[in-house]
Amino acid sequence: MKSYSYLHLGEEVDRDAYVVCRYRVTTDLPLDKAAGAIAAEQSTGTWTGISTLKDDVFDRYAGRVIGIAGDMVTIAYPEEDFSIRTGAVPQVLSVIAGNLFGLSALKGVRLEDVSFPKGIMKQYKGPKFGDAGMRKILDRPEKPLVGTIVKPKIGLSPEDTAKYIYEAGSGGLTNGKDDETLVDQAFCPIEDRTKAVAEAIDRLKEEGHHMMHAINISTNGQDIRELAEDAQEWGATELMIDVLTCGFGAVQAVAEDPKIKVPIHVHRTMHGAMTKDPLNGIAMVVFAKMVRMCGGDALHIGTLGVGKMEGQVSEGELNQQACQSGDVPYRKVMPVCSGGMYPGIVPSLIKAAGTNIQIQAGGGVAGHPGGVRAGAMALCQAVDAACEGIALNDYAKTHRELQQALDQWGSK
Ligand code: CAP
Ligand code: MG
Repeated sequence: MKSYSYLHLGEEVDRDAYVVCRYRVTTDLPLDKAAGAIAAEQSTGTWTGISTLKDDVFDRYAGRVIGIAGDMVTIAYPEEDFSIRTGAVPQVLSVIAGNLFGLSALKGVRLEDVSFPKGIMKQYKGPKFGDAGMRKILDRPEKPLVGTIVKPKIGLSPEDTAKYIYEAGSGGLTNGKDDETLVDQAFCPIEDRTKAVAEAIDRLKEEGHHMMHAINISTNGQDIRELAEDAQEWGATELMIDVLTCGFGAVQAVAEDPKIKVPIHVHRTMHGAMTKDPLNGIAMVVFAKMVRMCGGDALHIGTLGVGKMEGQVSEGELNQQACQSGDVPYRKVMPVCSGGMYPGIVPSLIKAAGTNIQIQAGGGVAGHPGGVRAGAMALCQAVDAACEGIALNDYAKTHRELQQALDQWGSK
């Protein structure tokens, strides 16, 4: 049986003809053998030579190992290996992040990055609104968007949720959102919640304040578009999808639905199972690139090391670049920094991430001793102070809510 080599070390490939992936590989095998095994498994090979593989098929469709440096392996997959309109992200992931994770010869493998050729990228539409579109709706051109997650995660009624959002908006917040575990439980039916929150947001608008609230429509594939359209009909100003539990196809289906005319907030619950281990799994930047292709308008990217969730500064920066880079033919995604945020860490976050972000606090708003409105005011005051370059302690001398927040949680 003819044996084929997948190694093309040092070869330059045309980035417009290949999907190029970088993997961090931990193995007892020589790295070129391990890399060859990945390229084979993910394209034209398997564990043994096969009589059905012919030269023309191998030459045209085989993955090519084009680089090995330290524990990093670069593999280029021909564009023709991908099935983009029918197949889409599920098929792409099956190639670049599929069986390879189960190969027993590998102790660990982490997909660190991916780049797509133009021919694939142009088959995706990207966000309908993106950061600029959201800023326009909210009439907030420059400062960070300031948001909250309604807390407790579960248990509030539609009326309590609407009251929370009205208070948060009255305190100056621009964004509200459901938490990732709330969809349509009996204590808070989605139709009633959406209508009640829409009324609160209309009231705020009459009072001169623009706010949007993302209703969590995460559900089965066959239902999500209908639920998105219904939620919009009930008055939703933004929709939220848990992308890893629903699938990228869910974001794409809702974003490409011509009837949907509100932004999509993308939550990444469950990502830690794949992103947290530095030697195994999939880096968040890969997911961020795919969320942007599929049309998410805002995406959780972590807090660049300042909040409660795991996440290296460097990883957060890569996520931010994936949302914002000008190298892809899509609108820019609003990066959402969430998880353990409170007023005292806003300056560190803005220092690390800049001002084109959505800063979002659940406990850091609802946990304020003066209540939700005061919590919202304190968060906005911290953002205003940081944007004006004023130390929080100084700003707090004339802003009572911020002072109370600093007394409660300190600063970092
Ligand atoms: C934040 C949050 C978000 C996390 C998710 C939570 O609440 O609502 O889901 O931000 O993490 O439930 O933890 P707090 P990430 O503000 O009360 O911490 O953004 O990293 O995906
Ligand atoms: Mg949450």
